[in-house]
Amino acid sequence: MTAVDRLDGMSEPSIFTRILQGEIPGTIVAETERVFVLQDISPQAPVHLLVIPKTQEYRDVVELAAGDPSLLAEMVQTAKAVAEDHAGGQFRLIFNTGADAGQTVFHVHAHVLAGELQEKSLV
Ligand code: DGP
Repeated sequence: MTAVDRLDGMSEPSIFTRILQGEIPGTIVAETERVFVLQDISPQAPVHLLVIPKTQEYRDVVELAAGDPSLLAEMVQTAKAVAEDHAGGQFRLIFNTGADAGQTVFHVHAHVLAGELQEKSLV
């Protein structure tokens, strides 16, 4: 069983899992064994990428930090790598955590933003 297959048995594949599996279109710009990087469909800055674990078992960064801190560290390192490839290496890293904080996809992901943000937007 691959990480992609290791879905939470209680839930449907997330939109990100469906993109990773090629079921719906998306632009994946980088990938490691455990993480992939997707161009955000609605960019809020010149560079707006999403760093996403291939497993969807963690809903948000709090669950991920408790359950698999090394995967969280890999996400941060991947964010740094793509920020170097797509921008000057400096970036904002945002984890919306909870619906009231703007989280809409409950498959943990980090927003990597570089360049000037859209007015008033912090994703
Ligand atoms: P959040 O609000 O933090 O849960 O961020 C979810 C992000 O996912 C949001 O910025 C838009 C992006 N997104 C949602 N659906 C799709 C999709 O189908 N394709 C891509 N590339 N991004 C998506």
